[in-house]
Amino acid sequence: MASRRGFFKMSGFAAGALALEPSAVWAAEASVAMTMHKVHELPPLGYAPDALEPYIDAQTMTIHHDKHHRAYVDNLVKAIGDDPKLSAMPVEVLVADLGRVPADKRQAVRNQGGGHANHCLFWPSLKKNNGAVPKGELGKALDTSFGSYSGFQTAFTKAAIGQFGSGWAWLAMKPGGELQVVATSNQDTPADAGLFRVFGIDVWEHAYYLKYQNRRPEYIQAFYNVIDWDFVTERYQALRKA
Ligand code: MN3
Repeated sequence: MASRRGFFKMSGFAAGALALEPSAVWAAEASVAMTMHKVHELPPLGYAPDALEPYIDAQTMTIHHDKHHRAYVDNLVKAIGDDPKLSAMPVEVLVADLGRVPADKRQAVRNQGGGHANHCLFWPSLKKNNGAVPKGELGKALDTSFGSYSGFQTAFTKAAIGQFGSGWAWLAMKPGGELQVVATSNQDTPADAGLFRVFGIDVWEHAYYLKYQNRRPEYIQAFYNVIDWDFVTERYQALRKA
């Protein structure tokens, strides 16, 4: 698993310090069930494509959801074929243990299933927040881990800008609730490092290129206006109990 080793190296983790296997992380995420969908279904966006204007434009949202996310779902279905067991598994369960998948399909399921799972979390994490900042349990946890909300933003922006090529930056949770910012390549997830996805920013060019072209930092700055802190806080609290 070259990409997994790469993840540890890029993120500066010591593998020995990590407590949870990826399968255990996925099982807990699946039990939270806030983003669960059957593997063969594209979930609805849940709001109008122009709902995040001017920060993320309607055309980007439409193409991103209707074309890119749909392609992950379609290609996942293609990869698992007509295997009834794999077809019936929620995507979080499917990607948790690729050993169940025939060897020649594993990379495709990792990529397409990861893409499906990551976008299933992405859409409901977004809502225009009118400058709101996280409060309550999540706000306190951000203060503990990053000093302040602004300290979190600095770390998150740095990770999102620094992700070379396609990938994601994440607010991730360690077992026990401590927060950490990490970046992953392609459609990999923090589960590979034993961390839970709280929410992430998609920094593939398809997420921002129509409006921001090569100006990824501007997209990241705008993104802080469309994080749905109510959803994210609820997810953080649910993950802590999972
Ligand atoms: Mn995407």
